[in-house]
Amino acid sequence: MPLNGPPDQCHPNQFTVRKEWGDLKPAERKAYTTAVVCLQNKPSKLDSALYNTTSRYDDFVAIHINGTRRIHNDGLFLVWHRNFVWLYEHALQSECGYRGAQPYWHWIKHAKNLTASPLFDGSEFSLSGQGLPLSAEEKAKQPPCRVGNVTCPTADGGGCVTDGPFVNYTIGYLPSNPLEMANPDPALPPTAFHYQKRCFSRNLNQYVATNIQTADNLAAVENATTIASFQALLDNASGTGRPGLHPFGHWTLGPTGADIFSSPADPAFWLHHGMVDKLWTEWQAKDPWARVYGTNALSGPVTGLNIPPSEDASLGHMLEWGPNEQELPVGAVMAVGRGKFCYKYA
Ligand SMILES: [Cu+2]
Repeated sequence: MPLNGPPDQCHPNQFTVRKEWGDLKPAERKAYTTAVVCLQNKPSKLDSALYNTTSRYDDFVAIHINGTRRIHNDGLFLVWHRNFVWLYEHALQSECGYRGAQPYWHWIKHAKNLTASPLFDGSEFSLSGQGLPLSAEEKAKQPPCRVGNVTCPTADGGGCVTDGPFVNYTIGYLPSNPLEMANPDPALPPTAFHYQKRCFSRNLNQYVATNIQTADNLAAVENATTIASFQALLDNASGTGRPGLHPFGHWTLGPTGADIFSSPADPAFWLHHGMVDKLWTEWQAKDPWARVYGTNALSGPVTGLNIPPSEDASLGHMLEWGPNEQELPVGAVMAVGRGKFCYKYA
């Protein structure tokens, strides 16, 4: 527990409602992506000499890259990303005039046909669609679709996105080496912030959606009884006998959205992590004290894959989200419905 105890509960009339993308009206979807495009066109607030940021949107990608080795495959993953999504939602609202709440992407609802879904149908009310097909030669150079020892075929897009709201959006951080997470040296690779402006590419992977984004895999996560098994089922391709919905959700987006360092470069990242947060919020609500502040709240070390070996995550452990954001103890951001997290999921 942080020294001054849990944050105050939100007043009932303070709540905003985070809705599923497909449940938003077209105009609400458009309002959201318009605010995202606004962030993509605002100047960075980070030191661009350090991070090579070219926009306010890049700031979020850079902060994620910077934290990658401390916020994945460990006991801080869920809690760090909860506030990361909130900070982004807050930036859309306070810097780009967005009046709605952060939407989420219910993986199972749209798994049947990604490119026909309201998320990715390429219309102006979507998050843009599939990337252009690649030549056989380019396709062979795509990073393999793989999490742990579970592999998936490369899909048929992968090139530039040419429709929808993000048609003019460009990305910059170079692809990372997936083995970097397990590098015994926890320092960021010297190339972590290397930047080369290029088109935003996507490779929507229907194989992953069909075979992994299943109601059965979701129910297994929801029915986990310990935070250790909840995290393992959600996040870990090995050991549970089930592929993880979180990492494979990244792979439904292709290499841009699956790069563990720079994945926020795909704007669908925020809806994907909205779903992760929704699942965790609902899971916590089944046993609110134990799963928020008690014995079933946290599991795992404070370094990714425990490299270097570290203590277990605790409520007093301090978290940071880049130089412009307040550092907070884990215990300050554990509960939805308290403090600044006055939102609920519909
Ligand atoms: Cu992440």
